[in-house]
Amino acid sequence: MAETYRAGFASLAGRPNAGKSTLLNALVGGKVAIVSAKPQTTRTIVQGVWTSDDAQIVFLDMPGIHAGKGLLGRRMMESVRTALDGRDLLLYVADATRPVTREDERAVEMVSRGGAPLFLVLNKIDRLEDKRLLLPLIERYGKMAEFAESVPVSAKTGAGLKELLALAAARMPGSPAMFPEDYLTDQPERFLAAEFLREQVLEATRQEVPHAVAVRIESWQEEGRLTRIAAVVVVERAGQKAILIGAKGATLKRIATRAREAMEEMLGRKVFLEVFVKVEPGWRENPRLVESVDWREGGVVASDDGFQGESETS
Ligand SMILES: Nc1nc2c(ncn2[C@@H]2O[C@H](COP(=O)(O)OP(=O)(O)OP(=O)(O)O)[C@@H](O)[C@H]2O)c(=O)[nH]1
Ligand SMILES: [Mg+2]
Repeated sequence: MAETYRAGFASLAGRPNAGKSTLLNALVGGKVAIVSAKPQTTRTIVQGVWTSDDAQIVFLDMPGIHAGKGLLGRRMMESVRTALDGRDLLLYVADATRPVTREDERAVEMVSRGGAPLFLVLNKIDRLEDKRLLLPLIERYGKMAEFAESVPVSAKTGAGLKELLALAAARMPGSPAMFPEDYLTDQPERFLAAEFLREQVLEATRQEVPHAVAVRIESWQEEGRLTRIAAVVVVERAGQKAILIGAKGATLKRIATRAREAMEEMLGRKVFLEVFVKVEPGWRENPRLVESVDWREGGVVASDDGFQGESETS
């Protein structure tokens, strides 16, 4: 054990789809955040804790920085501001395979106002054929804000992560560890189960469906070696429900099977999962339902206002 233990908070900020959640999972070595190829996957602050012999870093993943339209969008940007505020280190995660846009500039500006030391993390370098392209990118970002370090990484292959962790740990204040050694996240199992289901919905659908989806756990019962879970996938329109269910229920069946497998892996138990689909027009503008997207606001476990819909059991 080193003489001074270091511990603190580091936030992962960036544009939607930059790979922040993939990076969080890779850094902490566990699935604490869901990931998808669709932008605006993450909707709340997601905590993941990394612990070594001489430091502990509480990473905070957050929604990608975007214009934040509508009630849900504004709520997502609120959680971005919370995650940026008063942290020990901010990591701006950028997709190194994409050209820099005006939106990146706006996002960097917002993150650099956070006041903490700022790192530039250039992600997805596994897809960068010519590594010489990194230098002009670093220069370009360097004109937008003062980055204390620039670290190329691949959240997918793990390249650069050791270096990033060492540099980040050195920026943490002297402090005892805040959490036990094996602690990974503060998210309740029920929320993670709902998120695993949403991840499969995102994977299986396209266009407007991913953004229109919310997942609620309706019931959760332990029965011997089995956990019996009933979940509702909320969409905004009947057409979206039809897409989710698919011909003869095949799409929903596939979604439910994969989500159940992820839940079983997390819980280390057999899971019996029932998934219902419910149409709630305009839920993204309904304050109660938008709040319920975040487990900290008492979300995920539904109120008892009932539901009807197709049942799909896997
Ligand atoms: N090739 C490659 N793909 C990556 C890497 N990191 C993330 N991805 C992919 O990029 C996409 C977006 O990843 P996410 O981790 O969901 O991105 P995010 O920044 O959390 O996105 P939001 O939550 O929407 O803000 C997914 O398809 C990932 O598999 C990487 O290092 N290399
Ligand atoms: Mg994310």
